[in-house]
Amino acid sequence: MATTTAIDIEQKSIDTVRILSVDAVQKANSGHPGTPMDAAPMAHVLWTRYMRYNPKDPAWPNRDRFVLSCGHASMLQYSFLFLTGYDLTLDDIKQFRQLHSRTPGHPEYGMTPGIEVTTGPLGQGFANAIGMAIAQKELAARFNKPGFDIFDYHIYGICSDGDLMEGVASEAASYAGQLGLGNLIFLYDDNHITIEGNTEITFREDVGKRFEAYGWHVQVLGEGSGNDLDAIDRAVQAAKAERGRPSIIKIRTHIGYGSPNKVDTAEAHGSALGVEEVKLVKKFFGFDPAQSFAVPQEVQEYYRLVGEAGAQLEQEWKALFEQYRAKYPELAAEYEMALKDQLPKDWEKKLPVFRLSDGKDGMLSTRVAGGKVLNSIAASLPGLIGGAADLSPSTETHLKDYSSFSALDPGGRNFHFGIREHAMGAVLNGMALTKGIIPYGATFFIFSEYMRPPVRLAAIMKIRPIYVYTHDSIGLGEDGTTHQPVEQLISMRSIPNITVIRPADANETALAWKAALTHTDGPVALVLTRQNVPIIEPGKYKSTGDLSNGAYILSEPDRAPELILIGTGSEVGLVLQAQQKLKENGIATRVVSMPSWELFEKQDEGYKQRVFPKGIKKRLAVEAGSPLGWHKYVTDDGDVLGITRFGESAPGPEVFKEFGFTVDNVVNKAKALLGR
Ligand SMILES: Cc1ncc(C[n+]2csc(CCOP(=O)(O)OP(=O)(O)O)c2C)c(N)n1
Ligand SMILES: [Mg+2]
Repeated sequence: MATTTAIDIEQKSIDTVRILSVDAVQKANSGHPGTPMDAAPMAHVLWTRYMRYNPKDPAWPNRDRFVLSCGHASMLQYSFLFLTGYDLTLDDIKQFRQLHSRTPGHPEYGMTPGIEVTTGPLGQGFANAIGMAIAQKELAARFNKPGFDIFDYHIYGICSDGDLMEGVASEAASYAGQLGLGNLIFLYDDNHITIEGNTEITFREDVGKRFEAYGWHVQVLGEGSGNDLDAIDRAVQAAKAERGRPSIIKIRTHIGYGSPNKVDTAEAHGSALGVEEVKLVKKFFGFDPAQSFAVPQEVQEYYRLVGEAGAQLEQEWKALFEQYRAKYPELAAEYEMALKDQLPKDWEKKLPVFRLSDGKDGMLSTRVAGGKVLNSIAASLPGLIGGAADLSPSTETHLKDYSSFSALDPGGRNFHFGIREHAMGAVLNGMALTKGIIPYGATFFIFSEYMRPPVRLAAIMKIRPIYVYTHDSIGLGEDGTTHQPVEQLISMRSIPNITVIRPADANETALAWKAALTHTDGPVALVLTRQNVPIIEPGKYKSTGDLSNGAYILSEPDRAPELILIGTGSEVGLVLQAQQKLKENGIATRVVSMPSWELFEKQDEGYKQRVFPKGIKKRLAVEAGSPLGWHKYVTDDGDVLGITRFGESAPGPEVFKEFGFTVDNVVNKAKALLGR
């Protein structure tokens, strides 16, 4: 009879998760009850039989990662976190979706212990998991030694119909298949329901065949599998045994399972079931309809024991790591520094300083400069890995001394993301969530549009992928309107927590990389030119401050300035020329290089005042992009030379001229400001 009891307690535990979820949604009168009800058994199998985690140390490095890609089913995850003993209480569950609670509507990284990634925008979590799987392979290749599998964890996830309808999932799945990520296992909650009803109305493709075509290991479990622990268990077992391909297990479930009137309907998806229906659900599962948030003692104990077993796993790993430290002290130290977000000592000594002779006639594009910087520092930063969305020759982001990441070469540091910007952004997030990895991804600035959702999520999570966006303005020339960014700078700057840096020349580009690599609480976008710009040798001007200040006085006139010219990126060279011409006209002009609004905003008031004194209100900002937002810095007494329409197809210098980015026009605008 012992086995019957074991089965009973498992069933009761699963049903407790279902009812906790239903109660929390009912109390909040908001949320998604139906999916936790249908997916509780598959989650239970993962949490009790497969996943290695320690609730008392959610950041244990070799823990398995869990991603709930369908983040709307958050109560499923919160229930398991609470029941297995993470720092989450029943009161937290009762505060589901309330202000400042630790149980927000969708799982949020950094908010709730045990949440690995912020999910909610469908498809993102799925693609993030692929980044996590890549990161695990990288860490293993870098740190594991014979007898020391320091990193051998898996990435588990649950995804939904909506996740797999989204394009980003297709891009990411294609990439994961290409890379043969055998450490990745997704359970697909095949419940046939989305918000508008049955998936028949819009999604009749054979998902299993699709994933087979991507090169995945696919298992399709039929009717009844949603509640069949043994069937799910066998499938996960087989998925784990598959080492050369990512796995997906399609499990047929019924949304709102246990709700007599709402099962299999879209009504169970996104709103509270209703007081009466909740009672019927409790009856169905043999719970007391009069009680809410009931957690049977034996269920609590059962899950707690599972959680406690995880502590033991971590202890074993720690013991292994101690032996590893004794044998490989340098590698152990390297990893421990990475855990603290510290970079190897003296890495910045490898940053190049550019002289006029490094360019052609003293000119070098910031993209080429960026490539030189990257290749100079790569050897001293083993965690710096990345690539481009099929544009590495144009973005100059290839690491010349390193191979490409693949199934056969998991230590490769170059990534060929393919023409999949959206997946690249999401994969970078999964990589960035892994300590020890600093990922970068490159494309043309205009195609930042194709990866905006994961950029926003990186900013929300305050994680630190680095974006290398080249071909940053109309200056790119002949490719024309479709490729010329106009509104992208202000659009990117409008995202909270992001740092946008548009360096003026090769030397600012080196400092921009330095700023990016030392920035640990949010993504950084490096915005670089296609065309050559003058190299500004250090010491050429009497400068005050540098790129790390966001804005600084690059060139000061001989007497008190009457006017401030502000330039960013390629326009700094232009305003420097204008400064000279204005001097010939008897006008004393300060030139401020302003590569980053966000870095400037972090400076103290005193510094800001020194760069932009209240007494000098005549200011002209020059930037080849939308003028929106610049009035904060130029004040009502100033002006902006920007762009308010789409670009043109012509050689870059001609396009610049067409849009008024000439020395004469800058000088005329400056004079107009001064009334001369
Ligand atoms: C990118 C994105 N678009 C739209 C939504 C809004 N939304 C939330 S859940 C959902 C449908 C979910 O269907 P499914 O993924 O099958 O989840 P289930 O109803 O089965 O839980 C939609 C459209 C979203 N969260 N993300
Ligand atoms: Mg569904």
